[in-house]
Amino acid sequence: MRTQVAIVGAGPAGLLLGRLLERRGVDTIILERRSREHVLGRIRAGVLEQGTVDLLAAAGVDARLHAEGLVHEGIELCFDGDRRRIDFRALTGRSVTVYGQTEVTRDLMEARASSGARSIYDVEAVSLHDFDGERPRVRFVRDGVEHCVDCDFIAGCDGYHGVSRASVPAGALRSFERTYPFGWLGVLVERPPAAAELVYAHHERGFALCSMRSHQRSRYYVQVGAEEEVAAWPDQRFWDELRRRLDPETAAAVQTGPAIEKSIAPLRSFVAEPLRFGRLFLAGDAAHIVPPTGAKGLNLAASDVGCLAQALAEHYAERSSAGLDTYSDRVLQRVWKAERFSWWMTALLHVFPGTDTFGRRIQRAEFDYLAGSPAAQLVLAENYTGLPM
Ligand code: FAS
Ligand code: PHB
Repeated sequence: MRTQVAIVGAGPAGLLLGRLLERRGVDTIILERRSREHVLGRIRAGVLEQGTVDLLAAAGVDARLHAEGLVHEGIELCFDGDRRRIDFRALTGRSVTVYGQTEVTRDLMEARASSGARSIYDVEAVSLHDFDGERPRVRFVRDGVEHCVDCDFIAGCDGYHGVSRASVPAGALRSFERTYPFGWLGVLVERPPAAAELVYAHHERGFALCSMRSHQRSRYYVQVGAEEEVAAWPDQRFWDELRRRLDPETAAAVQTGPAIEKSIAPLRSFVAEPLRFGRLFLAGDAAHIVPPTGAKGLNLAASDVGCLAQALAEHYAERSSAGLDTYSDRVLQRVWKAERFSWWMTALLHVFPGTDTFGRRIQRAEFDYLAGSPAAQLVLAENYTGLPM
């Protein structure tokens, strides 16, 4: 097989990159180790920055997003029962859109399928070759048959556990990491949300988040220990714990029901540097991970591939390598600012085992300062709604 850009991974990064390149006349093949159904079955992010919405529009997949997405002009922070709304519209003139990652992925998959662009699911034994030369290749096995994709470039969009970053020679890549001693237990329920906007809550028992997917479907999270198992959390235990951590008004508004999805996501901060190795480029979770507290993971993946698609299109259209040569530095600039914000939101809202009474007073003071300072609220608002691409 031959293509211009071989994309490893059919998550949001790989699918959006494929779509943006297709719109610029660049041929791609996407290789995905799971089935379409498995990829669509993952419940992950829920909040899109305006920049991500704009990229999905450029990809021609924003119709359902505009029809079904919920535009939110603020969020609520709740600290030991005290609530404070952060008004994005008043502070920044911007908003965010609540639209599940699953729906973004579905829209991208359907657009790619209807265009006839090549996607190969359920592949095995993907390996990357000769990306330090002029003729990179990607090998894989499907149904027991070995295949090889000859290409000009490889885009590693295969997430944190993917093969792309692992294919970079040792010593050519530096990584920076912080793991957190807790995870998020998430529940999806077919019930109206507890509040009109997202509520991020800090409580001495731990963090909780009230989010949503639509006016009929809600997404809730509680902080749990890093070693916790989903099996230890029957629905009723989850609902009881969630309500304990919320202010009385929000707790009373939570409508419980059978969990239609329940999973625990580990929290980590991670960045790989650089993001280019010859003709291999890393994007999305293959390149970086943020704790979901800042709702940045999916949005960073989108901004990465928006930058990479532009650079690759310039290479083919104008024979210019300027975008490719600066891709890593430009993307990392924005990635590290999102890492900072996600780390800050996580530090503000979670209970860290071993934090002493001084540390807890500092968390309270951070919230009180935020609640009383329009300048501090502006900092949160401009980061949450998305720094410039
Ligand atoms: P993805 O991981 O989504 O996609 C990578 C794809 O590559 C996958 O489909 C995988 O099957 C495939 N792949 C892996 N190895 C391969 C190989 N060797 N060959 C071929 N294909 C391969 N972000 C938020 O903003 N809010 C959240 O609440 C949130 N919750 C999350 C929960 C979990 C459990 C995880 C893991 C992430 C969560 N995220 C959240 C972050 C998430 O939304 C990511 O930022 C987003 O999926 C990034 O998209 P991709 O970079 O495409 O990576
Ligand atoms: C979600 O709805 O899944 C969600 C929203 C905001 C976050 C994380 C997850 O910060």
